[in-house]
Amino acid sequence: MTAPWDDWNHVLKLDPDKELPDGITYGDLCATGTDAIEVGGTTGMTEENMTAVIEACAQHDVPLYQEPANPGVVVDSDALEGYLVPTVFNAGSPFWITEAHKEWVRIDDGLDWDRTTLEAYIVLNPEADVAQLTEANCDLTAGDVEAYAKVAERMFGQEIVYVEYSGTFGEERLVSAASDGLEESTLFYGGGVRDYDSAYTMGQHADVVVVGDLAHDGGVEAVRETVDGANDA
Ligand code: 1GP
Repeated sequence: MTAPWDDWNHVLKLDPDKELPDGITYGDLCATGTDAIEVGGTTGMTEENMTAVIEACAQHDVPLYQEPANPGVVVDSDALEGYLVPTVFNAGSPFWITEAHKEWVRIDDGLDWDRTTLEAYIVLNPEADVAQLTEANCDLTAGDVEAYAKVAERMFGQEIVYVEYSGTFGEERLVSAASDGLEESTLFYGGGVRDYDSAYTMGQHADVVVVGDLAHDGGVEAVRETVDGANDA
C-alpha cells in the first residue's frame, strides 16, 4: 500500500503561534512547490490559531495536514487530508509517547482512524521547546538512533520516523544512522534547513526534508530554494 508521503521530498511546517514575514501570505508559501503543509507547533497552540492557519491554507492547492501538539487542539476540518500525530520515542515523560494519545482517543469518539498516522519522533536538539517539554533524552549515539529507528519500524510498525532538530541544523551522521535503521518507513528530517545546500545535504539521508522557521523569518524565495534542494537530493 502506498502512502502520500512515499512521494514527498519536502514539507513546510507552519506554526500558528508565529507570524509570517511582512508582505508574505499563506498563499505565497503554499505555492513554493512544497509537497505538503503541516500545521503545528509546540507552544502556544490553540484550536483557534490552528483553525485560522488551516482555513488560510485550505484555499490553496497543496495537501494539508494538522500536526496536533496535544488532544485539546485537534481541528475537525474537511480541508485536512489528515492528521500526522507525533509520538516522541525518546521522551522522558510517557505522556508524549502514549498518554496524550490515550486522552485524545478517550475524549474523541469520532476519531478518524483512516486519516490519522503517527510520526515516530527522535528528538535530538536539547535546546528545542519540544525537547524540553517532552524531557527528551537527546544524548544519543548513532547506534542509539539507528536502534530507535528500527524499534519504530520493526517493533511498532511506524510508517514515518522523524529526526527532529527543530531550530538547529543537525548532525548528518545521526540522520544517516536513522536512515540505516529503516527499510520501508519514510524518514523525515527537520531542523535548521534554511537554504538549498542544507536541504540538499539532509535530503541525501532523509526522504522528506521539513522546513519550519524559515517560513516565518525568511522569504518565499528562500523556502523555494529549500524545495529545490530537497528535490535535487
Ligand atoms: C520543526 O522540524 C521542524 O518541527 C522544522 O525545524 O523550524 O528548524 O526549520 P525548523
